[in-house]
Amino acid sequence: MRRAAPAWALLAVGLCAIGLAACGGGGSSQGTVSVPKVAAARVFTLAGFQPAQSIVPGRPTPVSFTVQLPSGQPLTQYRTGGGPHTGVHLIIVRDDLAYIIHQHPPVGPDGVLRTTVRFPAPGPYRVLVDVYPNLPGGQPNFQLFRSVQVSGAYRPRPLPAFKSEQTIDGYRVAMQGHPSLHAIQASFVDVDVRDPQGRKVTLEPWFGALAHAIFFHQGSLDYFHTHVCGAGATNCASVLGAARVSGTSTTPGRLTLGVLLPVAGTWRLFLQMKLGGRVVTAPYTLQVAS
Ligand SMILES: [Cu+2]
Repeated sequence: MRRAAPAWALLAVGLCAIGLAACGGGGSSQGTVSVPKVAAARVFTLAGFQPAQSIVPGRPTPVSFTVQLPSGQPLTQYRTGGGPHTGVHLIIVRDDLAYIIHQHPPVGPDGVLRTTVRFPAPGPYRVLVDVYPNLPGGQPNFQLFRSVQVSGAYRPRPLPAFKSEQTIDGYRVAMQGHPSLHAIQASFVDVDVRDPQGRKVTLEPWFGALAHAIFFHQGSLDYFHTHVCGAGATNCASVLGAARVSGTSTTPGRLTLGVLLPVAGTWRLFLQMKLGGRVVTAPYTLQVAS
């Protein structure tokens, strides 16, 4: 158990945040630098994103795009192998963080990624593509964004207060204590998970980790992502600056989540695990002090 580790260097979790240069790509940036006025930077972009028009809620909607290299060519080489930090993650949240969709679309010929998404309700959504390219000497991953509008009357919901215990699809997910969190300080939070019969669950790996913790900052929609790693899991830790953090689960029914967030404020955590053959999402509202 890494809980008692005093230094970030001892923490082993996978984190990737927006706004931190170490993770690369997009998002808000901290601080200001003055740069000479030169031609526009050659950057990765989302190309050919569909649907380009307004979306109907509740209806299966084809979504497709390519990741365009700075050269203008489509990215076709994505990192593969064990661990959660591979391929491409498509994460979609409504701007009020009431809903999350998390998919892993396959890479088709010519680098086109296609999937089908059902947007649950009207409103503005942030589409985040977390890209793990297989490029020599390149950055490990970066994020690209798109905003889409789902038609109908948008009634934003205020985030509910922190609630330690929740029942989702019959599973009881209970965060132990009310975590006291500070920006850029690693914390560990214990979470107990029991099945509908009250038994402690044994987590099965899903996308290279026992659990995925996806964090979005209210308002800015800054993004962060850590994992609970199985024993001997490879390529599972996340990096924030010089820090590496990972969570563990050494006892059935108990997982220890590594939390390391880049900025203060209100964050929504979506804790995702595969239970009984399907993905269960437990949402938490977390206050992070400076
Ligand atoms: Cu993940």
